[in-house]
Amino acid sequence: MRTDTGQVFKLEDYRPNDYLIPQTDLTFRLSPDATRVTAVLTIERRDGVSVSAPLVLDGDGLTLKRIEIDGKKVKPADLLATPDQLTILEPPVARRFQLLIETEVAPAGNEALMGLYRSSHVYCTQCEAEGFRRITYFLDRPDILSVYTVRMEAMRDEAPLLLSNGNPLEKGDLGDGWHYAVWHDPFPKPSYLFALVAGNLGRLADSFVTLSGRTVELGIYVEPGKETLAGYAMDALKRSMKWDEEAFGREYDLDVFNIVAVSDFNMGAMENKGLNIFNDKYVLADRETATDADFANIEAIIAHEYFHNWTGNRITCRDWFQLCLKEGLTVFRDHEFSADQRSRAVKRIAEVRTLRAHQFPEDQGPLAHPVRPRRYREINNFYTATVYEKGSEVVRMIRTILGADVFRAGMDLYFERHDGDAATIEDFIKVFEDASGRDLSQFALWYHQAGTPNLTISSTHNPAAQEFTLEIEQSVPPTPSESRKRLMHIPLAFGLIGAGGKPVPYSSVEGASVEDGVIHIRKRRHMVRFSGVTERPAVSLNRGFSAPVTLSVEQKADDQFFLARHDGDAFSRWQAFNTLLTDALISAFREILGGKQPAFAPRLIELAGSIAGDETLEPAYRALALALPGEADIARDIGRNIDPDAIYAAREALALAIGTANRDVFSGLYLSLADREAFSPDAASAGRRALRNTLLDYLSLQPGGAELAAGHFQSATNMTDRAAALAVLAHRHHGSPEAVEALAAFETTYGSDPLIMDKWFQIQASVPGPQTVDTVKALTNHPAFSMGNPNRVRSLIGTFSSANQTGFHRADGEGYWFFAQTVLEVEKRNPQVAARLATALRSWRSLEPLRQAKAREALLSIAGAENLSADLRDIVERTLA
Ligand code: 0A1
Ligand code: ZN
Repeated sequence: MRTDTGQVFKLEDYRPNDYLIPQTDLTFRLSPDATRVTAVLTIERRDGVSVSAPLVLDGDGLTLKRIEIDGKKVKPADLLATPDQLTILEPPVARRFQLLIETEVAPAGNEALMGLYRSSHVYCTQCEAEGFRRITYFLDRPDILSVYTVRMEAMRDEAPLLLSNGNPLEKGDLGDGWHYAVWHDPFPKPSYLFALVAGNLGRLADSFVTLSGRTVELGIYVEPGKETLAGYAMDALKRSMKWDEEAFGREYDLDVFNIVAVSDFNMGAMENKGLNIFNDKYVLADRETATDADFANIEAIIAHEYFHNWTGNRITCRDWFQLCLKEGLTVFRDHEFSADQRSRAVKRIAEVRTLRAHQFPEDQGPLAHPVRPRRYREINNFYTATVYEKGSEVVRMIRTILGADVFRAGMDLYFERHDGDAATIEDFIKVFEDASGRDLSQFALWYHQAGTPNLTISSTHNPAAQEFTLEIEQSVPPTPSESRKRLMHIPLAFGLIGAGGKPVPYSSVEGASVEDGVIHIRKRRHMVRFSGVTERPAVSLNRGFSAPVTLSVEQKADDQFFLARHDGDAFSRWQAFNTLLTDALISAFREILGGKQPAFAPRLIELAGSIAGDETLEPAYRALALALPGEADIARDIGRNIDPDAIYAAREALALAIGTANRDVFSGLYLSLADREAFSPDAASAGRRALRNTLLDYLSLQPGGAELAAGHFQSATNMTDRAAALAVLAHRHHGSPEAVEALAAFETTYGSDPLIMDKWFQIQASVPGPQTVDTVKALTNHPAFSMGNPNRVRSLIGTFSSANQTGFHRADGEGYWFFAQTVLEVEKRNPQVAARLATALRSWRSLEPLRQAKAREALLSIAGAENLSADLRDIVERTLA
């Protein structure tokens, strides 16, 4: 484990290394406890660099076994070798030389899951961000691009399959039960994209013919016997390949494209060149094992990793500060893909919900950082919602500002100009400036400045002058180490809506530049005057969520109701209803704190009923509209002095009020949505299931609700319905015979399938109430649970700490104590997973004072532990700062 050295990496310190590594030849002799790695590196001194410049290579916990330069042993006096660094004090005078390094690593004991490790007896690697240095000494930084040839030797019984990046070159027998294979990747790549897989795996094979007529062999490798479960992933892969050709003109470039699913993985998946490695959760699916949400995630992540082949691999990052160059852009691409494959409106709403749930709290708390950070202590902690999701929103805004055609021209220029480069955000912005002739320097602040901008907006209509005015003021809140902010360029899409939902015409506008329904906010204050406006319009703001900002709008409730029924922009219509629900929940929260029984406006309750039954709306959309804002969403909107129990009570009261008043409509609809056709994971079928399951949640609070949910559980013909019913029983009818029986039945049926048991852990970890901490503690001893497996840890501990507001924030602090101990236990094996878990307490300052004090104590107890990893120390210290 890398303990903290306190070193801070700074963007302004970037400089190219003195040396390059144009060629890397690796030989692995694989064995669980002592794998020999022989690296033959062609090293080249850069032009103009002094011959006396030492060569300093990165390592991480390595054991050096042999070192030679141009075939001759290096004398101990000519080098400095520690586990974490190798320095050749006086490299040869020749500009190019060959350095041979032999190291020994122990994949079986590698529980951090970085570098070379074993997952269920399969050898695999994870090198992003800095895992390659756990395999051999190297210039382990993304601007060192090298052509790799990889030879793997293994016992045939143990590892009949040997895969690496690029194309297969040769394979053969070595005698004594050993065999070998050689792979060659012709595309120069950074070390973080290196990958190797060796083991016994089953293969689902297919092929794809590219735009220019080349045939690519596709393989998805999974645990033997599970090949058919990879069918959906394969279909998603082929659709992704086709889409990237059509939407971005990007064709695949190798003869083979392989995906391997492993069961121990720190993240979702990894885009290694030609050999993507996936968390098996994002590959394996059929109707019996996966929910509709799982299918959608698989489609999105398969696409994401595939799209990285151009945005990430062909054009990579100059340094890790530029992470959003590949991640934000690739998320934008996968969002667009899913929008094209599914419903654009539904997808957009789901994206915004995710952004608000994960990125907004990050941006508004102690871990806030710019999309392109300037400082880091541990780069692993910057794979964040800000870099990924806000990074994607920034790319989306570029498209909004330039229009789809100019945006595409800019992207074409990016691929043309930077193919083969390790590029920067400045390079990225420049292609759009060059393609459009516009100055994007103020816009670029979205990359450089942290914090969620807020727009305060009010409107007036002067009928006599036929003038409608929007007064808009921007502010960007201070964030850690950035107290003063500059004014941003915010593209705010809007609509003026009149009777019957028709757009209200205007003759001219002044006070801001307004193009194609977008107000370009650049100054602190704009008075935007629309002339020729005869009737007072309702204003639809931030249509399609054109900018990732918060709005403080003085809007009459009547207008909000009007927009919730009539806004022609599906996102904004959803938003209007969601805002009404949020406002009602916040009022109810205050009433509950004041000891009162909350009351809700009848017209809100009726509107819920009419949305549910509105056949002009897609079922998936209706399901999203009816899903009440989550407890954490409500807490975020309240902002401070949070009492999670009162928020929970407010939410329950609203669910009960909506369900009671609309019982007949909901019941009728629930019955009419029952599955009649054979199962299909397509978006329309999934939408019907989503609506039916949302209705079940409401109906379960009505008399006979437990029986209804139990019937739903028993008659379910797919995992979506089964898991939804189980969650309803466990959450709404905790401890009831129906809930107990369903949990037991689920365990009996799926006890031996870890990915399905994750759902069982998740459902129990999110049961509201003070007792859940004890359930979670007990479940850590369940035979299906393991502290060493990231999926298990995230399902049980992660769900409890980040998705159970009343359980985790139990008033006596027990949730926090259990959490602190568990984070430290996880850290011993896997610092990266522990650090990510620890972010669950990032909003501790918004809690009410008693909980705040207890949360702080728990954080301090983590900070006070000895030998903390760099990963965890970084998160905990920033959280407490
Ligand atoms: N680049 C991957 C995400 C990823 C990052 C780090 C990892 O290990 C520490 C693994 C995967 C992606 O965006 O999909
Ligand atoms: Zn990515």
